[in-house]
Amino acid sequence: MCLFVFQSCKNETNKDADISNNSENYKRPNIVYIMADDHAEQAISAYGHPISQIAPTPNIDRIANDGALFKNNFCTNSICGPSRAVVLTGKFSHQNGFKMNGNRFDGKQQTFPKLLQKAGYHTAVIGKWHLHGNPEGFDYWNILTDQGNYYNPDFISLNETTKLADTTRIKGYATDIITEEGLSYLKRVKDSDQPFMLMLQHKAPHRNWMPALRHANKFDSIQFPLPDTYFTNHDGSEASEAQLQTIYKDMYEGHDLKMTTKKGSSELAWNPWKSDFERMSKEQRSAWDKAYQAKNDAFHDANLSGKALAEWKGQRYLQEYLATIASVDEGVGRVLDYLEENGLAENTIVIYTTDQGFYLGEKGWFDKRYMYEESLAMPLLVKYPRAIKPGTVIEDLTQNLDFAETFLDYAQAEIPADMQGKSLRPLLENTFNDNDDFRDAVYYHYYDYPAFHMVKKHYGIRTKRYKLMHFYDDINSWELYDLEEDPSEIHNQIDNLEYDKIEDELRQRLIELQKQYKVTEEEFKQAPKIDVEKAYKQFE
Ligand code: SGN
Ligand code: CA
Repeated sequence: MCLFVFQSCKNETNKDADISNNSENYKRPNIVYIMADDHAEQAISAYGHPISQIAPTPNIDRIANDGALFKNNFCTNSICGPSRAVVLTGKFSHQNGFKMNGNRFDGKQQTFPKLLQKAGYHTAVIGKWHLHGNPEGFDYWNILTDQGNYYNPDFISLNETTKLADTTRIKGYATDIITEEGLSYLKRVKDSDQPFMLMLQHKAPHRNWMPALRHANKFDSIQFPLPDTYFTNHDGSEASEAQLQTIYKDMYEGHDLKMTTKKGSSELAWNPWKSDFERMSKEQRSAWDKAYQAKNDAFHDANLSGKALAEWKGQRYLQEYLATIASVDEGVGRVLDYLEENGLAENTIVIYTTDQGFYLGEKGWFDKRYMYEESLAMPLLVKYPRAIKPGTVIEDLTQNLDFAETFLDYAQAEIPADMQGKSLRPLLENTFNDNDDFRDAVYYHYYDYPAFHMVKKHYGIRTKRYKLMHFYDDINSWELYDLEEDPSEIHNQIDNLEYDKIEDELRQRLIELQKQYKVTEEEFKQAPKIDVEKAYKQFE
């Protein structure tokens, strides 16, 4: 279904005739794909959640205002590397081989950048890559090492003379450096006849949420509304009890929350990964300490404990997380301005997304991984003035699995039969028949266990209204939620007889989807018990 906020849908599809693939005048669009890391929908003001109305993202919102906002876009596996591999290949994790963060992406396989290159596009990737191994299919690349760091990050790029990968530390703040790099790339290609595709991929707002110095005090005086479920668990969910991602239990007070050991000191409390702070220059560190001193001293004076302390931590987390987004939003604004000022906006598709959803205190949590709504939902905003009407809102079920085919479709390149998604173009251009379902259900599978945050392996199905999940491996438990009656997924209905018929239908559809996507039983076999105690010690 396609809704326009300001105008009616009728007969208002495409502005120009020449955007049809069959038209001789079709001019292939450039693509600027901006991807943040862990940017929750709750923190993008276009999505309307309460937190984001206090910390708005006006520039990211420009993309939705001028184009389309997807309300039900989901990832297939809520974790960084795997999500990126799905985007590149248009295939589920079990097909592209990259199931969890520690894996190495097989760069020899088919990806959409390679296919675009073949179709005559100039391709580039700048920023977070996190697939281990150098990018293939890109004419230009300059990527962060591994997870990347906020201050003075290391980048890997190809040395044109030696043809070897060089690592260079660039002084400054990662988000700003990535934006600058993106703008330099646009300057280089803007006058070329060749269409281009740029993937501009930020580190922010990934853990450990270090804001730019200019934003270090941005939200100091703001009280954010903590989610209603801040102290509530999923009722009847064995699988959600085992996690290590509760803000007030599992966050590191120094590394994550920037708390100090005592009043008057700038020495950080628990900070096991020192490199994020130690890599700062003296000037950066002293400006940082100056910005945090008063607020940290006020915390020591308040002498909080129990619930009040847990709430304080939630506030500090939101302040830090949202302050890192401020620089992402500024960067998006600069890119959009550049495209407009240089006559590129009309024929460039701009996408804003992230690798998966994220918890901002719902159930008391941070991080992602689960198939529950907060981490399953993946923001998606797309603008393309030649084809997408401003203010388009798309409610259909879509996935990161669909991105590759969408880009190939717009580039008039052939879409390989083994890709597993669907082009989003009919939704974007409102040519999809509203009486049909674009997709009746999405399939999901998370594998990364035991690992950070100890979220158990699980797979499942989500329809517009219901969700059925199976947590397996060293657990064997099913969960069923009615998202209409219980949007926060507090009540697991798996043992409620009233839901028996729905459960049967969901199980049936789940099996069909697994068949369609070539999932074998090998994929979700029960494993021998792991040494749980050892695993918890490793990841606490
Ligand atoms: C790091 C984070 C984790 C996070 C993983 C995966 N810890 O290990 O909190 O879940 O990355 O994130 S940190 O303190 O080192 O940042 S992902 O985005 O790469 O999937
Ligand atoms: Ca991520």
